[in-house]
Amino acid sequence: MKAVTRDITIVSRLGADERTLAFDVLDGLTRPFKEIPPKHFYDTEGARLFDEITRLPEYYPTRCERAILEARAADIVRDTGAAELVELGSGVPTKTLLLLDAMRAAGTLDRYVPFDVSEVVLRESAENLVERYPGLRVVGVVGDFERHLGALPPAEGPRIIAFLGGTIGNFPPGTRRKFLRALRRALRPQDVLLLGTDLVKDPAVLEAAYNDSAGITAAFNRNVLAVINRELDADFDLDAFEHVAFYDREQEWIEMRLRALTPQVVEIRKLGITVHFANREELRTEISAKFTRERLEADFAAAGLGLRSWMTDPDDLFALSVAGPARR
Ligand code: SAH
Ligand code: AVI
Repeated sequence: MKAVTRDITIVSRLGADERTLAFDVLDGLTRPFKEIPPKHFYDTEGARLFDEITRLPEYYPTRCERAILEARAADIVRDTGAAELVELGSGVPTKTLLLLDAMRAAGTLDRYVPFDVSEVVLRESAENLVERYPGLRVVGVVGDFERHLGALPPAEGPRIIAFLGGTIGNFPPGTRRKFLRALRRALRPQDVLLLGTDLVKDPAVLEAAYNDSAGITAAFNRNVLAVINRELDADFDLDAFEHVAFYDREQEWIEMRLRALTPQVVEIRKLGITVHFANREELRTEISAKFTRERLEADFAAAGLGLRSWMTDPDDLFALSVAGPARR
């Protein structure tokens, strides 16, 4: 499906036959250790809650990544001569403005290609951006970046593919490398990957970021149950689950879970299944891997990518990397 208004084209790969929530719920809630992949957080309410998270005092990644971009966006744009910016998991594109401003200042800005599962947020941001940058063409892709990278429009000029916010950390390690290989295939020699990664640090700082005192992360976490209730005609009682987030020091990742406060019996009518939770049984909803430079370089190397630039905030909490096809 394709719709064009003014300088905006939106390509949707999530059609009415989209079965992934149904598949993921059936697969993930009928296992001994229950799990739902984090992409299902982001309905309109989930995207709004995530946006609130980014402004919380405890949630440092967004602030740090913005600080790095404020300092380095002009260098990144100068080094690449980028005319187009592809942004995977674009969400509400606020930090993106720093890159688009730098491209406009360099006189190269031509096209922005946001890619997200969240169609409402993508359409709103496309409208805002064509207002803000006269002459900018926006080609939005509504899809799942794990399955629909092929829907990206062919590059027309030097291209930055940005994957910001540390979202790469939400993939399990094997999937992460597979995804990086797919990104490598999408890059021509003149293109680069701009990747945001949260870094390994004091577990107390990490755990505070995912257990904020205002309870926004808890609401974001429980929202996945509201998505399942609405989309699959289920009857989860959101108040019967508590938010859990902890740092796993061996895996070097944060895990978010929902823990049943009492035994629960949940009907998921569209799937025709009944799911039982024992007292205090947990459902994993997200991992958020934390990186070291060495780990990331190893991941890049395994995917045929080479690190070209490593930029951190002054406290070394977050890193932004520029990577390109490995030079032999
Ligand atoms: N880039 C923004 C938003 C990060 S939140 C920032 O740095 O603040 C993660 C975003 O990725 C959300 O907008 C969510 O809808 C999107 N997302 C998560 N999984 C996705 C998937 N599999 N395919 C496409 N988009 C996805
Ligand atoms: C989008 N992603 C990088 C966020 C993270 O930190 O892993 C999602 C999030 N989960 C809880 N808080 C924020």
